[in-house]
Amino acid sequence: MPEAATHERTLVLVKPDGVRRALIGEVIARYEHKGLKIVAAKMIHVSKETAERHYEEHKAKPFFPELVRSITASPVMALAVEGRNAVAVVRLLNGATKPWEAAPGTVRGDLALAMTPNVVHASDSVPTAQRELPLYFSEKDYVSYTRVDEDYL
Ligand code: 3AN
Repeated sequence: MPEAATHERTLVLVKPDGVRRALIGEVIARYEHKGLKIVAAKMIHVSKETAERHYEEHKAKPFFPELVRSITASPVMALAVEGRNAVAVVRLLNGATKPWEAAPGTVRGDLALAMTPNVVHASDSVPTAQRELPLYFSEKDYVSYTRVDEDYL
């Protein structure tokens, strides 16, 4: 978590398993209730090319083909989420990568048990968010508005 609060934008994907289990609302509500703002949202079927670019850091890993197969299996809900320390806060709300180690109260802690699929993806740093967001959104996709509770957040 950064020392001081910084306003950040991060990418979340409710993955195919999350969409097919009808968990989109459940996941989005957690970010909204925390005080984060949804500034773009899109239901899309991720192409193999986009999946391979998204997960390029894992290209050499044995689980890479399964990762690409899993994220392209059916539609995802892509979200751009904004707010104070949004990158770290979303990761905290999503829970540990290994869902069996994820704390109760987190998305993976409450809703997942397997490594893949595990309901959600979120960028792991600000530079990663800056690289991943354009894979799913163009500048015209982002909206600007004020939450009614913004003064308190
Ligand atoms: P996170 O999704 O928490 O950012 P990453 O970026 O380390 O975690 O991994 C991306 C995805 O790759 C994980 N969500 C999981 O589906 C898969 N993965 C990561 N490490 C492994 C592993 N050791 N074995 C199988 N799948 C893995």
